[in-house]
Amino acid sequence: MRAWGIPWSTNCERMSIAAALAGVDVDWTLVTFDDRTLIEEVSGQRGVPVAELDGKIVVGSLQIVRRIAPQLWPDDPRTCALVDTFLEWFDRVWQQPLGILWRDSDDARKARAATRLDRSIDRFEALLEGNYLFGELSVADVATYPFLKYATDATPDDDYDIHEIMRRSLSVEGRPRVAAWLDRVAALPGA
Ligand SMILES: N[C@@H](CCC(=O)N[C@@H](CS)C(=O)NCC(=O)O)C(=O)O
Repeated sequence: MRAWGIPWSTNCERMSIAAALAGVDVDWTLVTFDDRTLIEEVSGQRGVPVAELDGKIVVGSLQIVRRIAPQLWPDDPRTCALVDTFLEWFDRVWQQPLGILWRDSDDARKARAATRLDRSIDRFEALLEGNYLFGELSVADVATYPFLKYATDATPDDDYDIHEIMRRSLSVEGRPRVAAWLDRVAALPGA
C-alpha cells in the first residue's frame, strides 16, 4: 500500500501499527512538517496520513485503519459501539486542550487545558482493568497510544512543539496501569 506522511506523526503511527498487525506492507513517502505541497497534490488537503487503497486516495487515519484492519473493531456490537464512542471522544474532545496549549495565549485557559489533559489519564487508568482499554487489543489502543506515549517518550529527534506539549502535560505518575499499557503497546509491531 502506498502512503504519505510526515516523521513522528501520531496519526501516521496509528496507521503503521494497524498495517503491521494486519500484515499490510506500507510504502511510505515522507514529507516535512512544513511543506505539504505533495500531500495537497495527492489528496487535496494537508493532513496526514494519506493512503492509496484500491486505486483511491483515502485520508483520515481511522478511515484508513478501518479499511486495512477492520478486525481491530470488536465483534460484540455493544463493545464496538463503546469503542467508536470512545474514538469520537478522543479525537473531538480529548485533543481539544492540546490545541489550546499549542495556540492560545491566555494563561488561565492554558492552565485549565493542562489540568483537563492530566485528569484524562485517570480515565485511561480506570479503563485498563485488563491488558487493553476495551478487553482485547482494539483500535482504541492503536488510536490513542501514539498520543499517550508522550507521557514517557523521549525520542531525541522528535522535537515538534505539539509533542513537547504532550510530554509536559501527560504523566504516568500514580497511573501504573497506563505505564504498563504503554510498554505493552510499544512492543507491538509498527509501534
Ligand atoms: N483526523 C485526521 C487528522 C490528521 C492530522 O491532523 N494529522 C497531523 C499530523 S499527526 C497533520 O497533518 N497536521 C497538520 C495539518 O493538518 O495541517 C486523521 O486522523 O488522520
